[in-house]
Amino acid sequence: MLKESRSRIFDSPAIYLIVERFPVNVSNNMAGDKPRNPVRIAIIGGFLGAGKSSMAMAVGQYLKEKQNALIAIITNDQGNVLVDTEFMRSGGFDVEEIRGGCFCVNFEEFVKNAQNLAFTKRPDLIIAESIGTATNLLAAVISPLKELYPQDFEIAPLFVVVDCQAANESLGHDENSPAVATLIPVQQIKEAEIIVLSKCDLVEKKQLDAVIEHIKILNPEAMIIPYSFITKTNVEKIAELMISKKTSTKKPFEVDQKIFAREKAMLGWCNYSAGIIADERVDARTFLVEIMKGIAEHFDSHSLAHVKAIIASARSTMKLSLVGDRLRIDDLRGERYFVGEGKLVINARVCSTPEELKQSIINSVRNSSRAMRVRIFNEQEVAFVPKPEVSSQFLKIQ
Ligand SMILES: Nc1nc2c(ncn2[C@@H]2O[C@H](COP(=O)(O)OP(=O)(O)OP(=O)(O)O)[C@@H](O)[C@H]2O)c(=O)[nH]1
Ligand SMILES: [Mg+2]
Repeated sequence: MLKESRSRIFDSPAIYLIVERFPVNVSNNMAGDKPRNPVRIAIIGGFLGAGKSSMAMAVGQYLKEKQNALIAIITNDQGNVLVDTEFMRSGGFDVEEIRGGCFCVNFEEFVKNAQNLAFTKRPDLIIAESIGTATNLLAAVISPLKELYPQDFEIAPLFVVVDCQAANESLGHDENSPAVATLIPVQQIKEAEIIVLSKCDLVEKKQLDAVIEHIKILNPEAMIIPYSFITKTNVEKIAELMISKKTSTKKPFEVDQKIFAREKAMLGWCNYSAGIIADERVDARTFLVEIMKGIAEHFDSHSLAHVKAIIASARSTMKLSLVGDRLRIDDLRGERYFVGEGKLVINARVCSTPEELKQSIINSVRNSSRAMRVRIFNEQEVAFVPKPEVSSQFLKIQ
């Protein structure tokens, strides 16, 4: 039965939480028994390409190895096939995905998937990575979870990952290198309870200190942790915080989400997938690099928020990621060479029209496939501008 409940969760008396679409207790409908203790969820926000997935992977692996903890992951994006999901699954994690845009506009699905993981797998921790353009996680996800499902979930403080190499641009400090977005990253920092400064292996201490100073002005209360996926700096600290008993306490604050609409609308998104067949041995790395180069050549590097591509075949998985002008091989499992059948998935978020982005991906894949004698079949692509992220649960009542 659907129930209506209303409770005041903001400081502002004008804002109420309206819950009318969601069953207050859907747990009974789920497969498996209800867990006795709430399952812990850590939500990770942060801009496109900041390092959320790599951090979830690093933390998950650390907790698995050091504490024998069972970690489940929720990925979140818009579109049909998600590179992050393939990446996490290849890392051996149980993964659920929310594919229709931000958690905040798909709260019902988010809760359903989180409950599914909680009740069937009984993990020690669910790490939920939000879409990189999310600007409303405290109000639209964390607060309703705390308010409505305290018996099901224990909510960790909101983690936000900030790319400290890109921070000068994304915080609006570098006029010569215009960032893809500035309002969105600043809002994400303001929302955070714990800020993880990623890619600190790529910057000098002086730049790191300057970024920390700036972040402290935007959000004096947040804990700030410099981190590197490459050197594993502070992975242990982040992992211990994620699995600790520390819970989210920050009150949401009111922000008109419309102010982010222009930055969101400037980004074209394209998700591409295809089957691939190689009759002879093909170097997966060269194939992916060629595809990425073809896409990168089409755009200014500042426009490339994040392009990620993965090849998965029976004997290997390889993932490459392009953020700005930085191309990295993120993952190689199994053999570098593949023969026979496999799958290619590309997710691209670029300052471009969706149509131009889609065409550049199709051209690049077809050119690289021809050059490397890889046959492609069942090509599918969707290109779009991300949905506006307006919470479906919150209404303003005057
Ligand atoms: N040098 C360096 N690279 C990093 C670090 N963390 C992440 N990266 C790289 O940055 C790129 C993007 O990382 P992801 O973890 O996919 O970023 P994301 O935030 O999940 O991206 P979206 O899901 O698209 O929003 C990848 O090539 C990562 O290897 C880091 O600490 N140091
Ligand atoms: Mg990701």
